[in-house]
Amino acid sequence: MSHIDITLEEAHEYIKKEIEKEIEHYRCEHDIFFQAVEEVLLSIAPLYLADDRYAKHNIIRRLAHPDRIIKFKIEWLNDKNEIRVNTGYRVQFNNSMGPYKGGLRFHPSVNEGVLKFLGFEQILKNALTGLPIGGAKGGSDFDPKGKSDFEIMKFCRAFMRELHKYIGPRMDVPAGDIGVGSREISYLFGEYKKITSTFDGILTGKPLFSGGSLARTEATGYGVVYFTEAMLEIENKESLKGKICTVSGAGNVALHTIEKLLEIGAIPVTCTDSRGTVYDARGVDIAYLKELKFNRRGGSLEEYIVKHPEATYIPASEYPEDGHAVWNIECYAAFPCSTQNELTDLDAKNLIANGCVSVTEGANMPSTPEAIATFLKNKICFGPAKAANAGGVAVSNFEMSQNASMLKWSFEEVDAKLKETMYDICHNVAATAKEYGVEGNYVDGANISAFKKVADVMISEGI
Ligand code: NDP
Ligand code: 2IT
Repeated sequence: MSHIDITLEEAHEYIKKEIEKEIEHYRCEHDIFFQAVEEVLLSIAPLYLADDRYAKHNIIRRLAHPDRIIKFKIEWLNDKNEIRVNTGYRVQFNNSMGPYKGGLRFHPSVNEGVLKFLGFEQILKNALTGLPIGGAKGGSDFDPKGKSDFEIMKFCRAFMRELHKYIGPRMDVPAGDIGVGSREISYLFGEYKKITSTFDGILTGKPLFSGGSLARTEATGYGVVYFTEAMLEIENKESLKGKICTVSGAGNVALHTIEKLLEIGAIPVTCTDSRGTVYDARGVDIAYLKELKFNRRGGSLEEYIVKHPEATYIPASEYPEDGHAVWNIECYAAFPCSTQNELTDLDAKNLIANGCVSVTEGANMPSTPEAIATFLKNKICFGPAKAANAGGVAVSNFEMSQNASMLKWSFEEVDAKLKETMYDICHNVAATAKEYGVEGNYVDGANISAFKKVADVMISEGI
């Protein structure tokens, strides 16, 4: 029998550390979920006053309670043949409007609370699209950073060995989110096919050769810009053409927001990742950014200034905790596109002081409640995430339609439908806000409109 050459105290130390890690696993962070629920429920008060059915049918409690939370263990082998353990989740929140639908997030910060917040937002976002999709979210605390392609494959395939039991083209259709792009979706799809011998549209965001839709990769970012143009038009503000824009993030949503801004003649001057911010006053070099962040996975934005010495790189560590460099730059419009609570009240005040007139959320819940209150008080055009970033899931629905009909739509066809969907969402949200006496408030307009759609189905179906 082999033994490890350490003292009893060292063994105790090791065991204690392992137990501590396990406790961390189970310590759920529900604050973020209640932040999302509170924002929505407080803003639908005008609807509660107008119609007593919502209280009578106990809709608030019923909507804030997920249908089910599936939690599972993922065991996989790293490249050194060491066994690794992660936790996987699928929060199937509400299928009133259609099959459960929503992305998968792979990030060390993932826990039940984060996925409940994202699943709850997804119900309402999906309802706003006017398409037949319910709300869900899933993922794992797995950290893709620093993992080899082979390790990503082994993890994804182990994840699907559990997840496949709970999904189906008419039941639950996951997609990507932070840390999950078309490479991960492809590995997940491969395992599903191997286990079930079926080629079903059980995931969206698939590569084209596996039944993916053209324009799905671009959809969220492009949709964010279409939504902003519609909002500025409704609010009689100047369009984005020729205007300085600031964008955070350097992933799928941020890069395609930047790409569309450049295409319509705006000047996006920033991008960020978890380590720092790039500021390039001439407009960021999107081709190089894509090369750095998409093709060479894990590349750092620090490299950007090696190619573009006239640009500036500001490490995240150089900025105070409650503020971010990217939101302290003069701009006409701002686009937070990285993660939740990335834009604080101090950031909101800095943006306003620097002349910003419009903020559109590409990420899910990137602005803190205090920041949103500051934007609304100062009459900033504010496009909330559940309306503004719905383009991704809308095109996911188009992918499901193509899969079900065994047809392929052209890029132009999908893009045109995406643009129409974003304009429709924006006009519907603006009209709802007006109808309920909060004209110009897109937060309340989106929450009321979405809540009403889902709640009315729940009431009509009974319990
Ligand atoms: P990606 O994984 O492609 O990119 C995420 C980006 O955000 C990276 O630049 C990453 O930096 C940065 N980031 C992530 N977490 C943090 C953090 N804790 N602190 C600082 N920076 C962070 O994800 P997506 O672009 O797909 O997603 C971005 C946001 O958009 C998320 O909120 C997601 O929920 C939302 N969203 C995504 C949709 C989609 O279709 N993909 C649809 C609708 C919303 P680094 O590279 O250093 O990790
Ligand atoms: O937050 C989101 O809307 C997504 N991550 C996309 C979900 C989807 O099913 O396409």
